[in-house]
Amino acid sequence: MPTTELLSHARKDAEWWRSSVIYQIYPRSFADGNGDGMGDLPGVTGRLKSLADLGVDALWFSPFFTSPQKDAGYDVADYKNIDSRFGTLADFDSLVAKAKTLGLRIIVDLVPNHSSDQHVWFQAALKAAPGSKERARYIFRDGKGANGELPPNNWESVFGGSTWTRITEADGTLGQWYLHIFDTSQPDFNWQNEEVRAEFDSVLRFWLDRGAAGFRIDVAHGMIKADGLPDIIQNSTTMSGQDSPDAVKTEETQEELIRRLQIENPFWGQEGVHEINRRFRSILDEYDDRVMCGEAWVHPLSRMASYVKPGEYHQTFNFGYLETPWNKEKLQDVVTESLNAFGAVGAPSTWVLSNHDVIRHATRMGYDQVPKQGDGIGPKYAQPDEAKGQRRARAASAFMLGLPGGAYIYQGEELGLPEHTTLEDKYREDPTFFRTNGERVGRDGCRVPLPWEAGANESNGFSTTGASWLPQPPSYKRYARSEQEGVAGSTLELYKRLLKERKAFDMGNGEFRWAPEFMNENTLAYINNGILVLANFSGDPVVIPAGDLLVTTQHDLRLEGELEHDQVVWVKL
Ligand code: TEU
Repeated sequence: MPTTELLSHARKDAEWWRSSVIYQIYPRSFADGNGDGMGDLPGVTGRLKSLADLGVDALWFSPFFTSPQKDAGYDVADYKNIDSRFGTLADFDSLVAKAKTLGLRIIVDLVPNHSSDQHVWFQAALKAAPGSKERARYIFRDGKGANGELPPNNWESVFGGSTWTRITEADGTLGQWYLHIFDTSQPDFNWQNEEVRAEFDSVLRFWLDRGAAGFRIDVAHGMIKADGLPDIIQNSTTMSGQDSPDAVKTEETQEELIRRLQIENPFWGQEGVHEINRRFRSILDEYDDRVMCGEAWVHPLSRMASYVKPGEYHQTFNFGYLETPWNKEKLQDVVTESLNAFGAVGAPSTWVLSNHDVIRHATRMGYDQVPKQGDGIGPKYAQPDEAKGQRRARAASAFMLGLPGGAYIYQGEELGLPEHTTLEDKYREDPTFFRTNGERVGRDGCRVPLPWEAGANESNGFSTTGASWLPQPPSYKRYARSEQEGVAGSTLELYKRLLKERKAFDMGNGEFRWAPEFMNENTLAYINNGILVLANFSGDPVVIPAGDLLVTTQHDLRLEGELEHDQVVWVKL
């Protein structure tokens, strides 16, 4: 092989993340190895083969660290250990080793914005005096009012209520307040403090040394708060305190827009986070081919792209894409915008439709008016149209997986799993539910344990005993893996086929262009590395262009050679 070609191969291996498909494992709900109803690492290791067969490249694990589980593990008490519910460090090592034999990389979820209130540092801070070095690792402030009885500012928690909680000092008197953007049990670190930064350097190295392929970084846009902790500007274009997709006013320049959003949202998207991004990145660069993906809910995409500039994140989740409904014009716009925005800084775009925080897309797409992100759906809400959701979700996945860049899959979407939309309140664990007195039911509905073998027991094989920390809805029996494996036209076989062809034609690294010559007013078409991806959004069937039909989302080809509404085909021209 000529040297230049060898070099480009080496670059491609090292930059595997540019085109990868990463599968998100929610450890509580993937597979339970010890029968206690809670998923665990040995459970995952035992089922790894199914993921290799699916054809993904890497697995991102939501947090499995020692944690009181007040926010399902996003409240970490010890960053360098595994929670006994999920296993041990030795189980992690076995997982990494087995995954390696199957060609799968393991990505760890790092939660640097806040710890659990059970973290030794926070416990020490509670016992120490105001102004001490222990308090300086978190964000403690005196309250307002004559006796400090009012919170230091008007910030609202993402989960509802104030971001401030008042503590009782060691001498028994009411004292300072501490900041928590999320639950009371999740105090925010003070990232202006070098000791905090140095501690996280060592946490990153700990997991990289153990063979982690990299990190998904939680709340990447929240670690720095505006100086002086000014009030949020009320009536601003914020959403749960975060930028709303409608925040953009067209007459503003990009700089004006960012500045305005930084003032309106003093704890999101501040300039100082970029310095932290670079610090994390420099640690990853000490290793060979590791990767970090930022979870940054910032809008618009051109602003998000500033997180993947050279020297910062490799990837960020494309939430603009996730929030786009199944709509021809909107999808075309967001794909173009994504490729332009990320391309402008030399980064690949990513694509994602579901995760553990949002309503599963098979359910979202069964609504005309989608309930708000993070709020969830309960038994009292209007219920989705299941058939419509299935049809559109399969089409949306087929549309997404042909795009160039990195794609993310959330466990269970390859089965077409819907959200549990009738979960009884007594099972709920999401702090959102408790902090809003049930007004927002929260995210438990997308976190229900996976069905593996239909009818094996009450949990459809999730655990050996039938125990399951959240009950599955009755429909999960129909969606179980055993009902889909090897069944032509099943969603599982569709995903396998999509991933196989995506790899075979190297579409993750592909040359993309819109293909207007194949479009009409109801369809969208693009060509990536010679493969035509055609989506019909509404109305009449359209003729499938000549070529090899690689993939179709249609269950049966009743209409031989035609593509119905809410269906997608891949054709090799
Ligand atoms: O989510 C961060 C985030 O920005 C939230 O606003 C998210 O959109 C939320 O689910 C909306 O209701 C991350 C994790 O993904 C989430 O599971 C955690 O609860 C949160 O951080 C706190 O660690």
